[in-house]
Amino acid sequence: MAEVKKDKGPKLADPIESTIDLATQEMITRSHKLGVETVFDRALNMKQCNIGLQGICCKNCAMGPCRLPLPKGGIEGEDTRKGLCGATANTIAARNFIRMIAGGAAAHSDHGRSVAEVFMAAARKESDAYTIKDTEKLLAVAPHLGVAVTVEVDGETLDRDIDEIALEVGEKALNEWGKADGELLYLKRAPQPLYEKWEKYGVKPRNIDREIVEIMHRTHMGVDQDYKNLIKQGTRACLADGWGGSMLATDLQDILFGTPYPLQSEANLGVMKKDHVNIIIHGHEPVLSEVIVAVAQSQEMIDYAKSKGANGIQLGGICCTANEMLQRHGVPTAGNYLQQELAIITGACDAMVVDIQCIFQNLANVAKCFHTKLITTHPIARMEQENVIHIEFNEHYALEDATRIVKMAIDNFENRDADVMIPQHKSAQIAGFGVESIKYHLGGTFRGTYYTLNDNIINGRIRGIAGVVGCNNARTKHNEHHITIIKELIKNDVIVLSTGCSAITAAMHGLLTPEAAAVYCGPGLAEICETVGIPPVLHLGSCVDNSRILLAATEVVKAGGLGNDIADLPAAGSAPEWMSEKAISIGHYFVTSGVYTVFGGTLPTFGAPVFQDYLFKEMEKMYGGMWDVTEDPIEHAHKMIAHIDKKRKELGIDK
Ligand code: MSK
Repeated sequence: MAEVKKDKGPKLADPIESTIDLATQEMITRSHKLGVETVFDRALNMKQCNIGLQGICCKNCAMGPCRLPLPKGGIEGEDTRKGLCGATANTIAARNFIRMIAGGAAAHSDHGRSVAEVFMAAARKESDAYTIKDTEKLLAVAPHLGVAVTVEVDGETLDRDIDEIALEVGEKALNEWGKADGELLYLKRAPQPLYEKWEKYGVKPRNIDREIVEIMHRTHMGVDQDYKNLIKQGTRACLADGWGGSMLATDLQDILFGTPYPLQSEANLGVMKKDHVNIIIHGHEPVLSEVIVAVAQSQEMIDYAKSKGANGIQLGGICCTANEMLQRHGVPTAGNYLQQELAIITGACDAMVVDIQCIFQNLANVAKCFHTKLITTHPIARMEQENVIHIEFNEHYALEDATRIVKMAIDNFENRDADVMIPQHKSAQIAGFGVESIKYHLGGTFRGTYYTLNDNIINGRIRGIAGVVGCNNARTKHNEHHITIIKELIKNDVIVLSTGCSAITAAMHGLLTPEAAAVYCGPGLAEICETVGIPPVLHLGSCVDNSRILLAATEVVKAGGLGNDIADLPAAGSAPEWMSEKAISIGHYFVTSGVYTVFGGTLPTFGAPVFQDYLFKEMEKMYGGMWDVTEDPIEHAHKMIAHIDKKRKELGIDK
């Protein structure tokens, strides 16, 4: 990224070179005027280690770190690189890669576990703040966990009591993290041929925690030294994430808080309001923020805000807590991952409430320069800086906790400095899609009418399906690759399913409206979007909701006409600006569920070409999906389109 020229001190990021988003450009400029450093500046001043970047630095014991740089011009002849213990580049890269999977799977799955615990509190009626809201979803999910929804009495089939079902669903779900034998129950939701592949290659997860722990054991010094065997365990753990922890998180959240259906909202920093108390919620777990939304919308709190001179309370979200609040309540999205510091730099953020994951520690340093109360809420995610307030969330006292937080934000309104600058940029968005609503909007089924997804893929109006997901990365121009890739896909009649910060990015740039179809889509996709009134990019929620993409793909397979397995579909996955370990876990469960998946930028496999080849080529022979990577966003989109066309040809539906 280019820098702003100045005489001395750390370099400053050039706003126009840093992002394609106008609101972000304005706030970077303001940060420089106020002398507040952001991630965009730090990315200029902190050099990346090329060896670590390529995945070939081993720091798993104190004889190292052992660094195995790739010779200029690549490996000629035998690859003799090795660490002190003899570990090869392939072993080191595979160990590092699956440790990333362990980190990502642990994050998603621990999130799921927290939700399951709150679910149990609701099922036991131990909390005023939570009830089982979506009984229809409860009844749909129960059989997948082996919970009966009916009971036979004297030869008659009767509905079981909902409370009883909820309790048993909660118990069965919690058991998935640590059961002593068997396999994950949700694996059977996959198409049968995929399930058989997992069985054939011995990668069916036994329970969620065990697969993550086993990665830490196998990658300890002196244990597993075969990159194929290491990645096999990576596969088990990522499947425990996608078809386990993440899928359970999504299902239990839907049952507790309601299954999302499309609704209208807005996105970007311009959703903040100068004359309102602004509360920004940031992170991933919706269990506290659900209650904050309810409390902030109560008349009592609105009146209290007015008594302090504000015109109301404006909630806004960042990262995936934003997506959770958006998809169920229409709470507007204030920004994506790289905009978290900027929300405070507006000077109008009265409280930022954070839970877990993707939270910059530097938020505390930025908050120190303004009146913002920065509130951590989770026992596993605290900050060391003194200006951070910790209000630990307890599901049994959720209403009291949320009320305390909202009041604190309102009381802080009068401490605002006169220098407030909220960038006047925001876009309308339609969000809240899921398997249920995709089906509903496209003809009530996946196959058999003029509107259905399968029929329109078969007749070619829709060329294929792309899942475009994941983060921003300060090493890539903010938002540029997401938008370039998505626009290229929809221009070529590929419908996009999106989650996480990618979906936020699409919203900020106006791609989540039905009107975007006429402007950006090819004629086939435009016709469908205009006929049924959907955007060409469907927002499916947060990072754990990538499980919705797995289930949507499964429904498409089961509806017929497009092969027998996810790997047969004209579909591809993408993470244009990835940065987190969670992205690696998601990428690998996409691949091992049969999806060709392209990452933008770089992968920590470049330094171990044999291991990389295994991921990029051999995986396809086993699961039908494989990894790929490119720095060029147009090439990225066309790699996906070429794969979609290859699958259309194999299905005999190429035009
Ligand atoms: S929040 S993991 S930056 S998508 Fe889920 Fe965004 Fe990536 Fe965090």
